[in-house]
This record gives sequence, structure tokens and C-alpha cells, in this order.
Amino acid sequence: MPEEDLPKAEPEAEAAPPPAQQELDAEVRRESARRSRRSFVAAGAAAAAGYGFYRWIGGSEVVGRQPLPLRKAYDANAAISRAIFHEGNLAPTYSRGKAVADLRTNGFYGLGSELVPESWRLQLVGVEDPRKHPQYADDVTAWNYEYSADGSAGSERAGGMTPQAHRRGSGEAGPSASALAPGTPGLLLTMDDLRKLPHHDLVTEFKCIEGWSEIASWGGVRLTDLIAAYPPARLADGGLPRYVYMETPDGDYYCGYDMAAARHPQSLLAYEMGGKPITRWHGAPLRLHMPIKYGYKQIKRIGLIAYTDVKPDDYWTKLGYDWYAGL
Ligand SMILES: Nc1nc2c(c(=O)[nH]1)N[C@H]1C(S)=C(S)[C@@H](COP(=O)(O)O)O[C@H]1N2
Ligand SMILES: [Mo]
Repeated sequence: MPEEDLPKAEPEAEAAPPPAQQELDAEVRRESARRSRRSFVAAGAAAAAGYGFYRWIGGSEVVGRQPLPLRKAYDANAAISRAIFHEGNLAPTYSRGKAVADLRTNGFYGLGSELVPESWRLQLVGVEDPRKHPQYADDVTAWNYEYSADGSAGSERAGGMTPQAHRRGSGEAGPSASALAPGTPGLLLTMDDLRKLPHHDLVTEFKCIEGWSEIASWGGVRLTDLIAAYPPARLADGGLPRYVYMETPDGDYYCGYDMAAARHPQSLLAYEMGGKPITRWHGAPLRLHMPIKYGYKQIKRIGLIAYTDVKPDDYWTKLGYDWYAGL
């Protein structure tokens, strides 16, 4: 599908989604309204805390003429409003000719050993009524990803360790607190399953927080279409889980997202770059491209996608970076 097929204005301008999808959309809107009401209540409570609150600020360390607690609240509020503003909007798109031939590569956690392509599966967890799908497995964590002996150029930049010597979560941030417990049921999807979803092309600017950005051309399926095809299980109160969590097969890199960001129409599970299959260092066979956020949220070589109502662990958030990573 040409990039023109992706909505350019309002996501609502799309052809009417199927009823199940409409219901999901309405649910997401209700949930976000509920949450903004909740943040008003929180702001009111903070204002009402009054004297004690100001004394606490007065007695604290000063950062750039702003007391530290104020500065932190300011940063957090700015990040949240940026995220909410941009998540309702679309990132600019470009013509194919504007894209670089090959995007820079950066960040190699979780890509340390060469993955045998045929051994790749997408573990999908938190799905409603998983047993009705032919891809059901009663323990997705038992899936065996195979790695080949790695003599490839550049493998040392990812640690170059042998799969045998590998411990899950061996990156700087350590193991994920959201890793699945053994015995977790779910689905094991193949690339063919993913290719059955509608294909989209997207030419957008990729921004790394380290200070570089390049226009790249991506092809793949929208995360929102995957979520619609394999909808999340309802919570006890009938609502939908608020988050999506993703991990590399070896558990070394992991990211968490709000459901609204995951369902943004430009959040793409990419298997192509520049019209060709995505390469190892860009995250073969499947990586996330999310142009409303910085590169560190765009996880390469996805092994697991889980719907969850518990705020997921996130590699760079753990190391002090912003959860929203909004632009
Ligand atoms: N698995 C994995 N995904 C990752 C990273 C990583 O270290 N490991 N780094 C992130 C960061 S910080 C950036 S900027 C982008 C870079 O993507 P690229 O190499 O395709 O340009 O990947 C993101 N996804
Ligand atoms: Mo980055």
C-alpha cells in the first residue's frame, strides 16, 4: 500500500472500522477521558497540600534557580503534555525520495547473537480467549529461539556473546521486571501471520535523543491492526488493559507503551526498510517504528508483545529517561 493510504489528517477520517474495532476505539477514548479527570484531581490535591508543601520546596536543593522538586514536577508535566498533544496528532510524512538509502544504526541490546529466521515467533500474551486461535501455546516462554554461530562483521558491538553464555537481561539496565513467568499461555505468531494483516508504507523522520535524525522509509503492519486482530482480554471490571509491553527474544531490551500510543495509526511493526527486508542491525525480522516518539522506544527484534494493566518496565526509563519519550 502506498504511504498515501495512511491517514494524513484525523485518524477518524479512515473508513469506518469493524464493530469490534469501534468498540475498542470508544473504550480507549473513555479510558483517556477518565485518566485526564484523574490528573485534575491529583493537581487539586497537590495545591490543597498548602503550607507544608511549600516549606518542603523552600528547604530543598536548588537546580538552575528552580528548587529541585518544582523542577522535577515541571519536567514531568511538560513531558506529559507534550506526549498527550503529540499522541493525538500525526508525525509529518515525506515522499519516498526524501528517505536515506540506509538509516544509521544505533543501540544493539538484544541483537547480540544471530537469530535463525525460521526459529522466530512473536509471543503474544494477554489476548482474549487465546485458545480459540490455532497459534495457541500453553507456555510461550518455552519457545526455543535458535541462534547461529556468529562470525558476522559488527557482532562485537552487540556484546558478541555466545547464546550459551547469555543471561536474560544482561544489558546495563538489568533484567526486566515485566519478564513473563514460566508457564505463561499465549499465542506464537509467525511472519506469515503478520503478513496477513494490511501492509502499510510510511516515510517519516527517525529521531534519536542523542541528537541525530534521518528520514527513513518503513514497511509493515500497524500495531493497531494487530491489536484489533488479536484483541486484549478484558479486565475484571470490563475495561481494557492500559499498556503494551515488548521485549527482545533474549530479554535484554524492553519497552513499555500506553495503549493509546500503541494504537496510534503510525505505530508500525516494521519488517521492511527502504522496500527491502529489514536487516539484522535494524531489528530483523520485526521491529517497532513509532514516529511520535524518540528512537529509544522503537524496539528492534521483537520477541514478545504483551497487553497488561500493570505499568511495564522500560529499559531507558529505568536509567532515568522519560517514559513518554514524546517529540
Ligand atoms: N533491541 C534494541 N532495540 C533498540 C535499541 C537497542 O539497543 N536494542 N536502541 C534504541 C535506540 S536508542 C535507537 S536510536 C534505535 C535505533 O534504531 P536503528 O539502529 O534502526 O537506527 O533503536 C532503538 N531500539
Ligand atoms: Mo537512540
